[in-house]
Amino acid sequence: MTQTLHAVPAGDAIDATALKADVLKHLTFTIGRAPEDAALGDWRMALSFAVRDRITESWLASERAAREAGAKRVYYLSLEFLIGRLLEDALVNLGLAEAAEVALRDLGLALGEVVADEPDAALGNGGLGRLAACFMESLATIGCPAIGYGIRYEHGLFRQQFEHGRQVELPELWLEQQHPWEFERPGSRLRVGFGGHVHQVEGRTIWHPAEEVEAEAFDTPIVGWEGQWANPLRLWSARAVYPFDLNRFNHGDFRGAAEPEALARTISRVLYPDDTTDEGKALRLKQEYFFVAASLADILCRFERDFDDLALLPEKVAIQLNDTHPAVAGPELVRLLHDERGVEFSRAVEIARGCLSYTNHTLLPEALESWSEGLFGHLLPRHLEIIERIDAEHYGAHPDRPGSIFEHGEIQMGTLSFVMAHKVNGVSALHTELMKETVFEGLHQVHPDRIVNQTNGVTPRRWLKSCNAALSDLITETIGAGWVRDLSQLERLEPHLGDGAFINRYAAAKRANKAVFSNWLAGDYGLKVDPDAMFDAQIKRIHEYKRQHLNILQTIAAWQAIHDDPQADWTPRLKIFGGKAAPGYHFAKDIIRLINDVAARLNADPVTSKYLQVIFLPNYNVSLAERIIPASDLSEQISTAGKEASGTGNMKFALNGALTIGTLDGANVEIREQVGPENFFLFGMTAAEVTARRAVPDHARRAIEGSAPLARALGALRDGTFSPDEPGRYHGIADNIAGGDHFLVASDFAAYHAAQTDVSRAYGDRETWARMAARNTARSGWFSSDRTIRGYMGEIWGAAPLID
Ligand code: 7GP
Repeated sequence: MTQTLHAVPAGDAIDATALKADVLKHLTFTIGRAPEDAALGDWRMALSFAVRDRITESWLASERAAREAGAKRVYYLSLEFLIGRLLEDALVNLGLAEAAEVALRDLGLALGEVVADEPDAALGNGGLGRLAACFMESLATIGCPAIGYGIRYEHGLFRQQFEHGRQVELPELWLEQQHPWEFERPGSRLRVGFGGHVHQVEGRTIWHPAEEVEAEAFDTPIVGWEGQWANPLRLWSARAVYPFDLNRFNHGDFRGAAEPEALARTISRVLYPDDTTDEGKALRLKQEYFFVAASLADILCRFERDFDDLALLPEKVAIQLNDTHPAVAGPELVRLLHDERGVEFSRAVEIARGCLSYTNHTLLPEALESWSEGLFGHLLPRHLEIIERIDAEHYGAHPDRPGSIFEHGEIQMGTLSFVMAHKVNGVSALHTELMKETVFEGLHQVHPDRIVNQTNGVTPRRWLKSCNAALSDLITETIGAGWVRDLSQLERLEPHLGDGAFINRYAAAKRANKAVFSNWLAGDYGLKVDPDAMFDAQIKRIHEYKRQHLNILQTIAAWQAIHDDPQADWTPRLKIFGGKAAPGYHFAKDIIRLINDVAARLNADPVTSKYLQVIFLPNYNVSLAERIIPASDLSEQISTAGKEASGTGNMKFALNGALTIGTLDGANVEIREQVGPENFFLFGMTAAEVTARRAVPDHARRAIEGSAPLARALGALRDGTFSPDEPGRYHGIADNIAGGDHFLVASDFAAYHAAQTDVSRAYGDRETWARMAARNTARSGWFSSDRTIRGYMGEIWGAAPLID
């Protein structure tokens, strides 16, 4: 033991000893297990509790400091928080990773195995939810007093399996084991009502809900870098007000007796697995109101504990709406101020607007939320009245009519959010400009100062420091450790990029990550790959606009080309795919099946498989991303221009030294500006060209006529090359591309194919490639979510950090 401790710095040795004692204490007294009987999961729990103790100290001190400073609080309302695993992140942020390794080794355990035992908390679908998780970490790192509010879903995003190449959805069971990070708050339960009627008493409006449920809070503290600050993520769980009907039970109606509880719990049972469309309408609206009502009641309660003047709200409270899912916060806050606290209506709207701001995450028309007045009024009768009055007053002030909240017989939640927010932001420069020109054109004219841009970012603690130890150690040795808190310091790598020795070490770090990844692939998937092949990854939700079908079509074309001339000097590539399709999105599911069918055929091809292999890794999630990104050479960001609001995976890849092949879409534009056009493989039409091209009749046919490789690849979809047992299986995809081709796969194919040829050629010169990759890392400092959060704090929230 002494020897092991001498291997690490003295501070870590002290930490390791204390941590080990705490792990044993929690194993005994919290878990109730003797060391000799403890399973891996018990040890993980014990370590998590020991770590949580340390976070909790920081959290309570942070809360005290914020209270004493009378600081402005930020409340981030989001239906999704895709936080993934928390243990490793917490250890890294507390500076306890080495100590934990030593402590566990002493106990006969490997930290890596303990950390990997934690289930991913998948309380989100994709980018929007992961952004919220990165924001929570950055808020804590910066020391901004904040609370994240959301729903504690019993089942997060479904688990994806492949059966004969097809996606099958299974329920996700992250809460099957105890979740060690959260504090249950049975003492702070709040009532949330639905339905019923509204009436007037002595000039005051009173809402009598027909139904009520209780919201119970669960707090998970999120700690920032170096443990200086922590904020809670407060997730609400639904339960019945009277959970058990004893009367019915005593009459032998056991099922009926349990019904109230089962019904109430439905609200927080599942995360909706739709990235971009709305289903399960009524329940979804209930979820939205449920978490908004509980959160606003909580926010006002906190405010009123410290202040007695409601006029101070905008000065002390900033509420961010993460897309329109929490949009009912506008009318709810007005209701709380006007109906329940007697603030005059227009003044209540003004105060609410002073607190609220809204982030838009997509321009896809099918993803813009709207609710039928009938359904909305049935569940939230008072809110419907309030929205009508807000709409009327907004019109009154702007008679040139920028667009009503009520359009096409539906309540437009984007318009409502815009009208009720003092700032509305897009998530990349391009997206923000497109917002002004498209969805919010009319509103932007009336409120030209309301729309601002806050380009997304990612936390460098998770997405470099902890997921890529090889690279982050090299960076720290080269420029010191300051980059972890201030990612702009990565630019200090710049002078080293001309140094061959540094570039060799940079390349060696990537090569080491690829070797680890290859071993894992061989072990878990039985796929043998050459770690010197180019690792080319597209990992994200499966969607036509993200164009995984463009990628696989080009892969087919490359395969056909290799067959034509197997002796040529081909650059070996491994194509990596990962991502889930919404269960009802059949076209996306067909794309998944196609990729799996192509993978089966290509990987078994004795002629080509040494040059080209394909793998679709099932059940893509945060932890899988942490594995894939550090090992990748090429990042596929190939959406139809104008469709991807920002992207954040694109930033993680660039930071970890993968070069991008991409369109001028979302934050790709800014990545290319930052890393330099010579370190980025650009192809395809711009957003404006896309719009023009769509208007050309027969655009797809023309594109196919102009590209022999495209015609041939489509031919392979039609003749059953990849589905000999069912030759017609991919006719739908081929017809779509050759027909309407809304996402312009055919029109961008030739440019993409050519860019891929450039990529292969460039990879042939390893030293130049490594230098380009290193330049991507050195110039990715802008994409830290710390920078993004500082932007929100300064330009939207008016909040200040409480640590230096
Ligand atoms: C995503 C966008 O598609 C992505 O481009 C962006 O990086 C991310 O948000 C974070 O801003 N949108 C969603 O995940 C989503 O669910 C529907 O949008 C509201």
